[in-house]
Amino acid sequence: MMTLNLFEDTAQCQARQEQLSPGAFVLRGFAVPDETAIFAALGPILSAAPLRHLVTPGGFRMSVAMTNCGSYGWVADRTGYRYDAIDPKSGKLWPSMPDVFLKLAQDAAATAGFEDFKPNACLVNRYDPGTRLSLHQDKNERGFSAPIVSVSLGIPAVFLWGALRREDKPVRVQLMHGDVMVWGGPSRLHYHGVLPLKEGHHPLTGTHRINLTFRKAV
Ligand code: MD3
Ligand code: FE
Repeated sequence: MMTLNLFEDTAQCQARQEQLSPGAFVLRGFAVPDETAIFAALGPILSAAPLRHLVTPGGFRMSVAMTNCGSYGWVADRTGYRYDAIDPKSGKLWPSMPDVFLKLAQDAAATAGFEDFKPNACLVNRYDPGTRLSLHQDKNERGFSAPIVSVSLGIPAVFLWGALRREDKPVRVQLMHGDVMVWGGPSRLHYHGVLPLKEGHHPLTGTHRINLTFRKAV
């Protein structure tokens, strides 16, 4: 009986891990066991470093509301995009990265085959209905050998998974509460984005989607 249960667990677990392309993995529901601890840790971060709509160097207000925790935070202003140890809004260091965030990111990376992931930046993105993120590459990090780990929370979104060229038609991937993705190796510089968020409700986030992305910024 025990053997049978173990076999079923393994089979189910494998069905919940998908590879989008070499180095890009979706771990379905991977963050669900930590959801309570994640939201408990998020509250103080949002109090110390409130979500805000950044203005791009081109002068466009981003529809995603953002903040950061960890040693570095991703910021945009009229001078460009960069990682900065200081929150420009408060003039203080970003809130530190909670243990539950760090452990989750490291666990997910290791599950996808990236051992020793040491993220020092966590970007927090909040999507309201209608919020989108146009196709882009993440290339403000100092190197691309470390993977990026992303955690989706709250109402579902359609993620666009592109290629190395912006012109190549992206694949659509539905991301649900608790889904974790890992991007490394050959997929690290692929274009990606998020379609405008549909209305919805989730008990932990209300009408929002929250996305955490863990990076080795520097
Ligand atoms: C693929 N965020 O913050 S997470 C971003 O859902 C960003 O908020 C989206 O793209 C979001 O930069 C997508 C998935 C993701 C994050 C980083 C990646 C996919 C990635 C880096 C390289 C390739
Ligand atoms: Fe991105």
